[in-house]
Amino acid sequence: MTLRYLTAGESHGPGLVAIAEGFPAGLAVDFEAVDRDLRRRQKGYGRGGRMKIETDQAQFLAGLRGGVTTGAPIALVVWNKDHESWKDLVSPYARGGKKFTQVRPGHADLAGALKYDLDDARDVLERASARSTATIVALGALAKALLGRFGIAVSSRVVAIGPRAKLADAPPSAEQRAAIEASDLHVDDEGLAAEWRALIDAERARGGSIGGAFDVYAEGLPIGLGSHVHPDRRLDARLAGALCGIQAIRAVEVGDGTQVGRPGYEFHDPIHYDPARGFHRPSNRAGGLEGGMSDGMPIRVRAYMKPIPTMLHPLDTVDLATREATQARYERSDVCAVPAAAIVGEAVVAWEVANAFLEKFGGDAIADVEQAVEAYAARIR
Ligand code: EPS
Repeated sequence: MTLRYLTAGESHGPGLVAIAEGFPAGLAVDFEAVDRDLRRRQKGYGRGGRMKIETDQAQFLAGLRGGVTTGAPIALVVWNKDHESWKDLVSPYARGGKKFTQVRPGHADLAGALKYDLDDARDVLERASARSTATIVALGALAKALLGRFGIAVSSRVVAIGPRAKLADAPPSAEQRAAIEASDLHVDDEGLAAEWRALIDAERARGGSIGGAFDVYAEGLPIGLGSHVHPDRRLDARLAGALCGIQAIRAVEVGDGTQVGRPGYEFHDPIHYDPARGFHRPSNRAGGLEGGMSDGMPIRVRAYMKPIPTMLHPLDTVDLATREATQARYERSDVCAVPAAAIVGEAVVAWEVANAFLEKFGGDAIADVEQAVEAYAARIR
């Protein structure tokens, strides 16, 4: 892998850290753009009380000088403001609070506690929490900085809260993007947003939760990122894996991938060529991905998020300590986090595309990457 990262951090611990390696030297990083994505991830109708406590910002510790990458590993931290209220409970230096033994169905609690021989599921849930996606979004913003340098843009749109809605499949126009950004449900359709708010309100009223789906788009890719030669080099597989790696994502669709009832004539995209545009397609049913590689059309991948399993009227479970039947413990949570997940989706898609981009064009310096990109563009014309 060309780009790689590690993150660490608990939801209510002191903070979340990330180290990334593989960015070429000479890339300018707009710190405000990183923090803007962190703010976008915190938004969304249906979030719980925690988002009123946090104002996420990335503090960079290494790998940049004066806002420009040096080629050295990049280190950053996002502090947890809420830690102040938890410092005697969750910290490398303190362990407190009542043990969390009424493990919650749908979460990592049970399998994590058994696997790691832990008698307090808090040791699992603190790390399993989607709080860690703050660092993923900061890393994604770095990937977006690289991609933006080469004219590749990543965006997203929520396409369902509860049942699937009918929305455009194409990447949003500039005007639609502005509407999406202004929307508390990350959608360019206020009528739909009003319906979705009502669904979220109804679930909140009964202590429940609701899931949904979002699309992520990446535009401006050259043909040929990824590869057909091995499963672990296929860009579609890597995108699907990265999206499924986000908490609560249960399914991923590439382009019109689930429309397998359509006959072949209506499933694929013909190939056209003209000297001005090069190879291109009149349709994009493949979602920009063919044979494990980018085909030059916008990438479109859809991720499905389950309803958050924490519910006020809890499901039946078994107490980890006594093995007796009980009810799952309730822990403060969100009712709906699909709009936030869409921003995380952008981050992981940006990361995978940036990685595939550097595999094809990589060099230690931005100037090397530029040369490789230009040479390839000239060759495939
Ligand atoms: C989460 C539970 C909630 C969410 C959290 C994810 O946190 P808390 O337990 O502190 O109320 O708000 O998401 C975030 C903190 C975040 O930054 O997205 C969970 O259990 O996954």
